Amino acid sequence: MASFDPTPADLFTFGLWTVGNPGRDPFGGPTRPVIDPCDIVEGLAKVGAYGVNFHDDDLVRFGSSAAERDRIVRDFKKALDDHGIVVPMATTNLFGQPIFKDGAFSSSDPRVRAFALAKTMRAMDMGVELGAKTYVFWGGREGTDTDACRDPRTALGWMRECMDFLCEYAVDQGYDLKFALEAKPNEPRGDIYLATTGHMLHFITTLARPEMVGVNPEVAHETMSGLSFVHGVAQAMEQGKLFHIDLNGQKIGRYDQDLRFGSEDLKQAFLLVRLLEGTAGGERYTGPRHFDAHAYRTEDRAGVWEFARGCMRTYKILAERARAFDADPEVQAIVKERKDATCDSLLGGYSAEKVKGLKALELDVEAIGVEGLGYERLDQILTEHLMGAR
Ligand code: GLT
Ligand code: MN
Ligand code: MN
Repeated sequence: MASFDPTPADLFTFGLWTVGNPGRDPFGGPTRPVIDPCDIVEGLAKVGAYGVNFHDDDLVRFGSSAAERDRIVRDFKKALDDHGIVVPMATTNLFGQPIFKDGAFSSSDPRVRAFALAKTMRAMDMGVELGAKTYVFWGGREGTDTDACRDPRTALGWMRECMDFLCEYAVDQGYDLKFALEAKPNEPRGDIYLATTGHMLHFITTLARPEMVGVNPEVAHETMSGLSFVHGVAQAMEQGKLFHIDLNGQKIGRYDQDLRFGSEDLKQAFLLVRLLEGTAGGERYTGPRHFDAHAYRTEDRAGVWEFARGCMRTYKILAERARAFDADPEVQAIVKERKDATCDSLLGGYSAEKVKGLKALELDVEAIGVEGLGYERLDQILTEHLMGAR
């Protein structure tokens, strides 16, 4: 049996805020002590992770002096070197401080938008200094509790203005950095602008430098509103826009649970890993596999590392299951591409001749309508692979 123990070659990453989560929720305080970022790096190396990501404030407490910042960055760099951990992604906390209570880039107050830009540029500087190649934007509070407060079109305009500004800043500094936009439908606010990966993909096309910007979809965020995460990710991949991914577990219709990867809806997790690994033949996703999740509030430190191992092992087991599924001759027979010489010649690019051909086409519509497609069998085979019975 293959080893499912994670290694850095698997490109598994965690945020400082994930394994470092002290178990706070809206109804109760922390259940675990805060751990020093350097100790997190050491712990991640021990469990076989590849990298660590962070918000500016996760690493350098908000309000720290320049000297403190430099010391923290120096120590963190040393921990990264000592333990062979890299920083593939960084991001900005634009939601924690009271100044962001009405959003950051979409705030109606120009002082808040200016502060958000300055904070982000400083955070980008720090991320790049530590090696980040992807910069994530999760618009934590970019939304509303009441839409009476502003025209959403104005807010979108301000968000575009800020993204364009930051792209120029990255280019101006000569940073080798791509941006990845992360959607979430609601929470912490009632309605967040650009609620899904699909909204984000369109918004990107309206930016001044669309080639620099892609998406960072998160399992929990699409699943919360009952959408197919696999479809959202596939759309991003098909457009070459899957710049990063946040993996976790989530039940439909709940608050943002950020559970251990694969702990809910194993079948969707399987289909996601199958898509990312390209076992059905499509292009494979080659970026980091980031677990944006945290351990149950019931756990101590040992439970947190158990949680981290679980995320990675489940991913690897699902990848192995997906390979077995797609190599199964019975599966291949059901999903193989159908051919029809006449129809194939009439599909694809437009021509006047094809119009004629299509309109003249005589098909046995009734017979096609009653053909069985075998998807019940296919899905049962999937289930049996997933349960290890095949
Ligand atoms: C926060 C959020 C995540 C985002 C992080 C990046 S912060 O935990 O719920 O989904 O990816 O800002
Ligand atoms: Mn996320
Ligand atoms: Mn989440």
